Amino acid sequence: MKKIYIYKIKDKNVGDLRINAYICKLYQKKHKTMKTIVLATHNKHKLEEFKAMLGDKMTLISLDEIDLHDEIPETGTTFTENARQKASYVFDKIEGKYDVMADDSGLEVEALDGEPGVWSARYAGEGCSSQDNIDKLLKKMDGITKRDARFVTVLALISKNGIRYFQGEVRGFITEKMNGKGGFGYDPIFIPDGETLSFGELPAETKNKMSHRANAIKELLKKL
Ligand code: ITT
Repeated sequence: MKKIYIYKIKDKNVGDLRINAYICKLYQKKHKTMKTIVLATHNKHKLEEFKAMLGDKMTLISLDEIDLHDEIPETGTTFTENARQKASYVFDKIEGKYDVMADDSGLEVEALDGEPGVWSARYAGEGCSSQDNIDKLLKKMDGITKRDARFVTVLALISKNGIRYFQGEVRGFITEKMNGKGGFGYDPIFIPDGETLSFGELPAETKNKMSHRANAIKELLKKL
């Protein structure tokens, strides 16, 4: 979406052309001072969510935009290790030209001792779909009444000065069947605390204000 910035021009008695040039300069200045980072994800939904959450606070460059299509290694056993691995892989590839942010996220179900956790993306096996993961989880939870769960995100932000981590979570519970078609991953079976609808049914704006990813971004913006 094209963004329009409006600047106040005080005491300027100049012709149209010069005003346009002046506005252009201000626009460029604003964009130069805005932090630009590469987002190390191949997940288009995550990219959209980050863009919506950050608005004009940061400029995000996607991996497609820098033509990086490698499969990024993700072999850690914690969210932090995986987030670091993804961020530093891309940072090395682009030779530190930009700061890089990566997110590793997942769903932890209390009654299943934190499963699927770091294996959320591949819960039903390598190359499985979100539907396969949901089917496996609902089957495992058949008959379980205690359905508390949380989504967790660890963000890794790497720059020439080193790496920093920011964490966010959202608590809720797992439904017995799928609800809604919005969002991605496990969204249709997760109802956040305080809501009656799943992330698959709630508007994207609502999810983007309260999600694990939103809470991690709030931490990052507080500390940057
Ligand atoms: P990248 O590694 O390329 O960022 P990914 O989808 O593999 O993309 P993760 O390794 O962080 O991302 O895996 C997280 C999985 O957890 C993801 O595939 C979903 O199944 C689930 N997940 C994470 N965030 C979610 C969210 O906001 N809503 C629903 N499911 C989510």
